[in-house]
Amino acid sequence: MSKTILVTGATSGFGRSIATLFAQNGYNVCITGRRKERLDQLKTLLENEYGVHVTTLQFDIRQRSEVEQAVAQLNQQAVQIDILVNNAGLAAGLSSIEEGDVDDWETMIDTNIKGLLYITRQIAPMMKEQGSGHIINIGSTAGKLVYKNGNVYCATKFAVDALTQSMRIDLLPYGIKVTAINPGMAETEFSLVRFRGDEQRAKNIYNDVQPLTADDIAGVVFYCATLPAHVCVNDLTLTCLNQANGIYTVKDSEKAAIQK
Ligand code: NDP
Ligand code: 8X3
Repeated sequence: MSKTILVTGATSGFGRSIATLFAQNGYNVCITGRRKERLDQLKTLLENEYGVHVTTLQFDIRQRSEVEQAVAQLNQQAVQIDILVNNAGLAAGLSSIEEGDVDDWETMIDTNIKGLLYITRQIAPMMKEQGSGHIINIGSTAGKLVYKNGNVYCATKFAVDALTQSMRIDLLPYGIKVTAINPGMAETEFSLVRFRGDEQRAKNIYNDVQPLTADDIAGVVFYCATLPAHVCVNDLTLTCLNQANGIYTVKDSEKAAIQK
């Protein structure tokens, strides 16, 4: 029987690539996000291309009741989730702490921490009942080292790191794997969202470097999810070759100058 993966935040970036790669490999997928047209388009594409079953769940992950109602729909349809990828998330703004926008802080905390908790609280009992499952949390290099003006975004990703470690301990007796994948800079809609649609500012982040792509992240998620049953990657950090970590980046032009 085909396995089913639930990917939060599948309307863009990593989530869309992860859903696509698993569908290509015969998994049924359950995709979530707020943008319904994008969910519907991806469902049609994946079902037509790969002949898998795609369930769409449109909800705002910050709204606990919406998350609960969406998972209730899965229960009614007796959909069993084998893999949960907690991917939905965002950065909003990049400001020094005394100038930060409190609404932005709340958006990041509500999405990246509370949203992840709401959906995990609904899916983990299903996995416990099944006696198997895999929860893959998308953290960040920002959850390993803080950077200037990253304050609240970094804090949310440090929280994802702590929650990953903690839920792995809690779920160990039930045969549920828990993995954190921590990417460095990757070109998606992430910076466009962070800088409120300022395309030039978003583009500048990736100028003169070759960032990770969403497909790179999907490949790593797929690797972790398809290891032998007794093997669990606990924590995996990946960066492009311009980055050593979240605070040390070398542009291609700087590399060329250093190599001279
Ligand atoms: P994108 O902006 O391309 O995708 C973000 C996804 O999250 C979208 O599908 C969006 O769906 C969803 N999302 C955001 N807010 C909500 C919400 N309130 N309710 C439901 N879904 C929501 O960014 P990425 O693919 O780059 O980011 C994915 C994850 O990876 C995030 O957790 C991010 O922090 C993390 N990350 C990103 C890195 C990067 O450099 N790109 C590096 C390291 C980690 P919709 O808008 O339709 O609701
Ligand atoms: C996203 C990567 O470096 O913008 O988590 O924080 S970074």
